[in-house]
Amino acid sequence: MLDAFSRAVASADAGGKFVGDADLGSLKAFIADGNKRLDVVNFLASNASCIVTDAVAGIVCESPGLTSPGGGVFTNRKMAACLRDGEIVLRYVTYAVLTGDASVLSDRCLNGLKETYAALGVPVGNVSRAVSIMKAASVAFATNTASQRKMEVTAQPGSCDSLATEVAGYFDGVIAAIR
Ligand SMILES: CCC1=C(C)/C(=C/C2=NC(=C\c3[nH]c(/C=C4\NC(=O)[C@H](C)[C@H]4CC)c(C)c3CCC(=O)O)/C(CCC(=O)O)=C2C)NC1=O
Repeated sequence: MLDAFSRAVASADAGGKFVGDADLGSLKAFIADGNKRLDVVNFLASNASCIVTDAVAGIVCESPGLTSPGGGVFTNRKMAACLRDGEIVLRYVTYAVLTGDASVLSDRCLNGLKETYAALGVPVGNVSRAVSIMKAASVAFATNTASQRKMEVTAQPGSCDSLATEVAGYFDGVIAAIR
């Protein structure tokens, strides 16, 4: 964050100039973008259990075999592991949104996950579906269009659309990594 400010100072100083309008304008845009990120991270984090449980309930409704003997979330232990995985994925997505960078998500969450799931027989098609439900919910939070959970914000409708696209991209990356 301070890098952007330091860079403006260094380049102004290199030319012996005051920090000019153009520099200040781009720093203002940088801060406005950062505020949007903080709001989106806050929306997602404060609705995390709703987002995760809704996604897992969704896959169970769509695929009742998941809770039958031999199913992916049959037994409380597996259901707990599944809910926990959903929460882990969402948490790492919020890290990516905060930094505008997917590397923490890739390195610490997704790296080796496909192999882990294959070794344990976790059904990745169902995981992908749960992730895509979390994606839809998260995009709705990012655009503040979640019908039951609107937040008070000063941002104009549509002003977080590109950030919402970025959020969607992180979930797509999760699905691509486990397929
Ligand atoms: C730091 C990042 C991190 C990740 C990503 C992670 C994932 C992760 N999920 C696991 C298991 C699991 N994950 C699931 C998830 C599901 N099963 C389903 O049918 C659903 C479709 C889905 C939920 C959406 C289940 C059921 C298990 C337990 C599988 C088993 O033990 O048989 C395991 C094996 C160890 C364990 O059971 O705890 C790991 C390592 N752990 C980590 O520390």
